[in-house]
Amino acid sequence: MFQELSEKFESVLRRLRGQGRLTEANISEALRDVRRVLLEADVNYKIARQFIADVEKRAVGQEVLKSITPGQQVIKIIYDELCKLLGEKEAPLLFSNRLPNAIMLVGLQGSGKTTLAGKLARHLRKKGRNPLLVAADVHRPAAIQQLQVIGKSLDIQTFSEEGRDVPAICRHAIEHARKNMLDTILIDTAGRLHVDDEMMQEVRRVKETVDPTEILFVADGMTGQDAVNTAQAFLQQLDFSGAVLTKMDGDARGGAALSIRAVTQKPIKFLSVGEKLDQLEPFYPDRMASRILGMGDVVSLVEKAQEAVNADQAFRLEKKLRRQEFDLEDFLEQLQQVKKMGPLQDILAMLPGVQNKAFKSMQVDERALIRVEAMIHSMTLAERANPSIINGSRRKRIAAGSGVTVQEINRLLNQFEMMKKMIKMMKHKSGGNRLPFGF
Ligand SMILES: Nc1nc2c(ncn2[C@@H]2O[C@H](COP(=O)(O)OP(=O)(O)OP(=O)(O)O)[C@@H](O)[C@H]2O)c(=O)[nH]1
Ligand SMILES: [Mg+2]
Repeated sequence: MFQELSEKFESVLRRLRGQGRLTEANISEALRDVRRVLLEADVNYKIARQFIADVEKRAVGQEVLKSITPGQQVIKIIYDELCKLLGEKEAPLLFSNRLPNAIMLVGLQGSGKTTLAGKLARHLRKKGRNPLLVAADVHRPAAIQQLQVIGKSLDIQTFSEEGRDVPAICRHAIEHARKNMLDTILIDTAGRLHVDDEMMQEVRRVKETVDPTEILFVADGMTGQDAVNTAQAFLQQLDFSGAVLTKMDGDARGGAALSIRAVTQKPIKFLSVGEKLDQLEPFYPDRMASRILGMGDVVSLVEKAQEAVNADQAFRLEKKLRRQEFDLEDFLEQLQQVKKMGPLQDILAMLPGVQNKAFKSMQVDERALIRVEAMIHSMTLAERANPSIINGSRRKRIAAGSGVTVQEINRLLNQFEMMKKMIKMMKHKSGGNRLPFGF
């Protein structure tokens, strides 16, 4: 996400950081570069101009010029202004006491509404709510079935009806939700190629019928400024309550994310980052700003790790580490947890400093993980518990069993020994404190 944008920012910021002394002239020059980076990312030009003016006003003040680390100060100002641009505070979904709450999803064709309906249903269930998916796209053939398939895969109910009277379908969905104690209905509306009257009328009628707690405008993040223009049209006609940017896993240049909030004054609530139903991230302006500036998103990473690491397992592991009983079986468990956190490339991208070119060219080989798993699976439990018994003939057997060479087995065992040593060292350094991610 935002890899290119972030790389460009990094090189501009690196130059700023390197300056021992800043003058008004070289601040202006750096800001011209920042402006160029924003425009190249397809940020709305008015927004870019205002952004630079705001940064400049603060950056050429006496405090910065006189400070010992002027470069850092300017970067901090850019970071602050970027947070402001992105909305400052996170904006969680709103709910009311009048059940069921209705959340409408609106947007152009193919922007990702139906997929998002599934993602939000899953997200809400995790938060303890009982969602109902409502198929309100009666125009595209197979749209209803698409939502039903998603519902089924999540084991979440989908409400649908024959006929084309969308407000009536929504009314019946509300009755159905009440009867079945479902507290949130997610209304998947039909998209059009362009903003047109018919679509707007239909969504306005749905709005009047269900009196939604949220109307989420779903924008394809890949479309840059187009998404922002569409957002404005929807805002005028419908007044939505928040935006969701989809397809942020692709090579979106970031322009939509950076402009939509400033143009519409409505918060971005989520980012959709893949086709799978668990690929949804709440939107945090501050974390996004640090990701864009190449400062990494350590908080999200830790949260992701916490979600994947079962607390019990982590505790057990920690005890083992303390007693230095960490064995290959535990190693395997750790590997599986890393895999649960998602593609390695995504995880790496959240680490500070990992946005740069050197890492970009570093291909993370997911298959290597699978090979290591296969090797450990080919070992007996005794071997996993005590790798020192793995002699030459055992190595040959394990290699044959997992379809790798003996050299690879050697490498794995060496790496494991090194890791054990490192863990020992980390333990000493951290004075027995909790180690990150259960290690
Ligand atoms: N890579 C990626 N693909 C996505 C994402 N969200 C949706 N898609 C894909 O985009 C395509 C369109 O998604 P839908 O959810 O059907 O879009 P829609 O807005 O409901 O489309 P209409 O009902 O035709 O208006 C599908 O192939 C999805 O798998 C995302 O965050 N990342
Ligand atoms: Mg759809």
